[in-house]
Amino acid sequence: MAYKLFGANVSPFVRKCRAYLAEKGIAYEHESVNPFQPPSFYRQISPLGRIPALLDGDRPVADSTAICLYLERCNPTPALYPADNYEYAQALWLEEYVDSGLLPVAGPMVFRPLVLGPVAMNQPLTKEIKENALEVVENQIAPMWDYLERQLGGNEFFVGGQVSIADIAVASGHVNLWHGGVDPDPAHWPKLSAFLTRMWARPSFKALIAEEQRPWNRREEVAAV
Ligand SMILES: N[C@@H](CCC(=O)N[C@@H](CS)C(=O)NCC(=O)O)C(=O)O
Repeated sequence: MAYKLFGANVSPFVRKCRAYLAEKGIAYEHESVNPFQPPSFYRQISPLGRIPALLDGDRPVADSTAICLYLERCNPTPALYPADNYEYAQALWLEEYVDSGLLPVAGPMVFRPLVLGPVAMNQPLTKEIKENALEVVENQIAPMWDYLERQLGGNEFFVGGQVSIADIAVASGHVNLWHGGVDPDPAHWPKLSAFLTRMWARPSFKALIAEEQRPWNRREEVAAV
């Protein structure tokens, strides 16, 4: 069966699936879809209109978590979900922590004002907008970084001693913050910071981040405001 993944490359959920596919070595076609101006056929494969969605031949699968779990069933090796039952649950939980905890804050309250607005919505970045976003980072995202730092501990990967969907989800979600010049300070979160550097250096993420550089990387512009 041929796989086709739909969704704009800057979405953390699309990036999660693409990094997963790259880590698995699964070939697929990618079609960029803007969820706010989707093509007419799109609701047939993504009933909520969200990105990503996958077509396996003519069979649709919506939602990044469902997509990765489905692909894992179809392509069991190399395993990106822990074999141990409890570690499996932990990996799913950490993925959910990013998808439903970090991203609903980081997306609309940090990435949107610092990156999406200026790049795609004709909304210039002002000092006030930047300060508001950084306040959200300090009050709401920093405690999540504390949690992730504790969960990682002294390990290279979050769960099970090898790369898993948990690592992919954490690394993908943070790329959007990085585009806006927001990173966990290595002085406060040394383990998480080093983890992100390691994950983004993997070929799976390196290629995706390079593809996103233009127009999404706004680190210099944000620093200058
Ligand atoms: N739970 C979904 C979330 C996907 C999601 O929220 N995608 C955003 C883009 S990052 C989207 O499509 N937003 C448009 C909308 O909600 O209408 C998943 O994991 O795939």
